[in-house]
Amino acid sequence: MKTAKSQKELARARALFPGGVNSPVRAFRAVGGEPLFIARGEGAHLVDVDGNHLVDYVLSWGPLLAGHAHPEIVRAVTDAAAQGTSFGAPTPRESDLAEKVRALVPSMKRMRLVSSGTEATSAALRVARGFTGRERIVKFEGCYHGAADSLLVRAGSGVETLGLPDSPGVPAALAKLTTVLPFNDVEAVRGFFRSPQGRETACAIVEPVVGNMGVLLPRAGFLETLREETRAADALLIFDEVMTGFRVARGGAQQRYGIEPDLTCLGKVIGGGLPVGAYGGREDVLAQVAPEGPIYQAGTLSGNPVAMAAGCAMLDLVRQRGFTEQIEKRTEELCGQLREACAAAKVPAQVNQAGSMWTLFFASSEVSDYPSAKRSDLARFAAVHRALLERGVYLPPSQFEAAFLSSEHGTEEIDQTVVALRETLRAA
Ligand code: KE4
Repeated sequence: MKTAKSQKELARARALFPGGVNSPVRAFRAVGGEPLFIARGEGAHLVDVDGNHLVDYVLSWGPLLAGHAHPEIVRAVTDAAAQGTSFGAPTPRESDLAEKVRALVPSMKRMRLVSSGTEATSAALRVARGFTGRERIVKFEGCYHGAADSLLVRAGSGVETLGLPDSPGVPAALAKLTTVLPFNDVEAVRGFFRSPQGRETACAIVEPVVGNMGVLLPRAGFLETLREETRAADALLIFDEVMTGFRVARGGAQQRYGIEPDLTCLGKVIGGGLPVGAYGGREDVLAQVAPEGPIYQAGTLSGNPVAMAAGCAMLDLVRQRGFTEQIEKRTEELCGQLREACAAAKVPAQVNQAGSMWTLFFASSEVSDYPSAKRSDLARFAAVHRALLERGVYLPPSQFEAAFLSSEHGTEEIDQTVVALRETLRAA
């Protein structure tokens, strides 16, 4: 494929940004090769600066549930921008979005809007610490919750991709307050929360369906045990649904698995491709947030009117009958055909799927936790990623990332993807 213009843009960007990117995972470090610079998006496709058309399974790392440049979202953004891009004062649009969120995620009885998933999770941690008066937090090995200090401890996504064990710059004194438990390990959860340290813990934060080790599903009983044990220890349960929200089900993983967390963090889809995050949940907890309560959190562009318009248009689509179900059905079709292609080529593979997020692992047994994800064949994933890219299929450039579908991915995109994989595995 032609990449001369991307290479020229990369040289220019490297003089300006670390690695030539504004977020590490975009650098293709885990799969080799160099990132493509994008000119525009069209539905299920990206078009890069060299004119290559690609079936896009990254979808901006999840936000684009309706694909690129959906006309209803573009119109909403255009109309809102024409009335002013930011006021730093409350607007009805913030309440419009929050009411749509609450209708889909009823556990979020009150909330605060912010501008990213990282802001949402770091604020939720501070609220949990302030509400409980405790300092320890629990996260799970391989889960990624954004680039907040307390959470960059044995995290997934880019931290795992780049092999950054515990990022330099995170104060040891802070990292010491983060306990990391194995994901899907019921005994470890029970043992910890029944110990004295468990009784001193402010919260547990979890990706209820993990996206940042690749997609991993919760084993039966894991989330239920986490809910019971945190409640018994008077610790808050925080569901980080930045990735799973509106994707794993219309109401997120909490709807799919029937678990009510104390706090939920949202991002990605909630903004329809513009910068929006949110944290929210129990009324007694949110009442502690400034200016109503003493726990401080703020943001210049929180509730930005243009981003609100994009989020409202996105959630109006999510609420349409059959919208999320259709995307999930297409994802099931794709994953089934990928499994068949690997079996036909006698290549050991696991395809994990939840709603419209999925991951292809080259592994001969179930991938259900951090060690098994790490044991998958990373070299084969990198080779397949490069080969699929050559055939116009754009997967996330890391084994430890989730792939996504949108409402715009149809049988044509699925057929192109499956043919590309079959050809790739035959050629290997
Ligand atoms: P942001 O600050 O990137 O909006 O959200 C952080 C975050 C929080 N929680 C979960 C479960 C997440 O997946 C994320 C961000 N996801 C990564 C990809 N796995 C975003 C891509 C990137 O870092 O560039």
